[in-house]
Amino acid sequence: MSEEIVFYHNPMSRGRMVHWMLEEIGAPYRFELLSFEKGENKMPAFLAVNPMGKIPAIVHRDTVITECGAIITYLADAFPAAKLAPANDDPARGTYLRWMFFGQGCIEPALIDRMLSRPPAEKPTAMGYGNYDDMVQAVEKALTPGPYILGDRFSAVDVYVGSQLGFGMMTKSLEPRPLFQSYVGRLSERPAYQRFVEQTEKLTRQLKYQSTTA
Ligand SMILES: N[C@@H](CCC(=O)N[C@@H](CS)C(=O)NCC(=O)O)C(=O)O
Repeated sequence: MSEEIVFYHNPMSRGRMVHWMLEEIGAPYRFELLSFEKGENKMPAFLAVNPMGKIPAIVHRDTVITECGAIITYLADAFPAAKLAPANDDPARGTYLRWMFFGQGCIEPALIDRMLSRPPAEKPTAMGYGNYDDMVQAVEKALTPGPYILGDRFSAVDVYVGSQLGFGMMTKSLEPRPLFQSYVGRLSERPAYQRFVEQTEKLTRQLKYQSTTA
C-alpha cells in the first residue's frame, strides 16, 4: 500500500482547490501534470485512473479518489493532524458535511449554469440547487456570523466553498457580495493558499513548455 499521494492535475482546472488543500494538510505529494491541449486526460493511462477523463484525481493507499468535494473530505480525514475536519462524534461534523455536499451539489451547478449563460431552470423544484438566488442566500447565511463556515474554526469545507466563491466572482457567475469578498480575501491570506498560488504560476509555465516541446 503506497502512502505517497499522486495528484493528477492541470493548473487551469478544478484541481486548484485540491492543490490548495494538499498544501493545507502538509503531507508530501507528487504531481502528474496532464495537458488538456494534448488530450492527455483522455488517454488510456489516465482513463485507467478516472474513466471520466476529468481532473482532478488523487491516488493514495492504492485507492483512486475523484470529485473535488470527495478528495478534500478524504484528505482532511486521512491526515487528522492538520485538524481540518471535525471528528465523527463532534456535532460540527454535521454542519461540515452539509456544506461540503452543498458545495458539490448546489453551488457548483448553479455557478456553472450562470457561467455558461444557461437560462434559469424552468422547474426549480426539480433542480437539486433550486435556483441561483436561493443558493446565494443560503451560502450567505452559512457564513453569518462567520468568519468561517464552522464559526471561528477554519476547516476543509472553507477550502472547497471558498474556492467556489472565488471562482464564481472571478468568472462573474457570482455577484461580489461584500461578505463573499471578505471571506475569500481572508482565505487567500493563508500561507498554504499563497504557496498554492506561487506553485500554480510555475506549473502553468511548466505545462506550457511541455506542450510546446513534446
Ligand atoms: N465532478 C468533477 C468535475 C471535474 C471536471 O469537470 N474537471 C474538468 C476541468 S475543471 C475537466 O477535467 N475537463 C476536461 C474534460 O472533461 O475533458 C469534480 O468535482 O472534480
